[in-house]
Amino acid sequence: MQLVLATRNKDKIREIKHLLEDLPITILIFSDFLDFPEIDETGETLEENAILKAKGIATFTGFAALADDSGLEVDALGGAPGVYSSRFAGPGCTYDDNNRKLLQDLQGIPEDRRAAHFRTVIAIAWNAGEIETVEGRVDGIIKTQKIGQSGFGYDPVFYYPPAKKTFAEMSLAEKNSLSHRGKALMKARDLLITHFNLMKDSGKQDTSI
Ligand code: ITT
Repeated sequence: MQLVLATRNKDKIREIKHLLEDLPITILIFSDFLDFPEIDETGETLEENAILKAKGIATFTGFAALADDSGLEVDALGGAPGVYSSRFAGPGCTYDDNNRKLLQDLQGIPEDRRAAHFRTVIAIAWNAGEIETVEGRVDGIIKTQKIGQSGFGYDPVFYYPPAKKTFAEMSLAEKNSLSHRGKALMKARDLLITHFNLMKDSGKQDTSI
């Protein structure tokens, strides 16, 4: 049983692998393939882009492929950056550039109007034609400055009130236990367990029949 992660984002790969590592599935990543293609994210929604990526990589590799499309949606910015989260500050921008632009765009806006949420849509293409999607969401607040060193992307500015810290102040395990990606991945695990006929509790293959 093999599953390819349809992403080149090493930070996402780390989080996804952490939540799937106990399943008896071989996880393959972009560096396991020659000429792993770059799939253009031409969709207008996270779901469309997740499907494009999963389908493209399943077609290229011949293996089942799991794609994650995620975005930060900020209420005061009408849901931006949303589907454009990775290129918010322009082509070729870094995580830091994006955070700087976000903090600038929200300058002067008080904390009670800085609500935001992360959303992740995960698409699994079992083959080029058969695709399932699941979703996860987490609500928080955008801080006025970066806090914390862990995580990636917008994590240093995304404050999670129940834990009284930003995502960048959390360990990988803590973030995965409550994040948008963690929630979507728990649903994706169930799809994998059913599809590959794995036993739910032990993570071992069911050979009873
Ligand atoms: P792939 O398309 O190759 O998977 P990507 O980085 O382009 O990688 P997305 O299109 O899903 O991925 O872009 C989402 C962007 O949103 C990402 O680059 C980060 O800046 C941000 N992001 C996604 N998940 C995040 C998380 O858990 N914490 C903080 N920021 C996140």
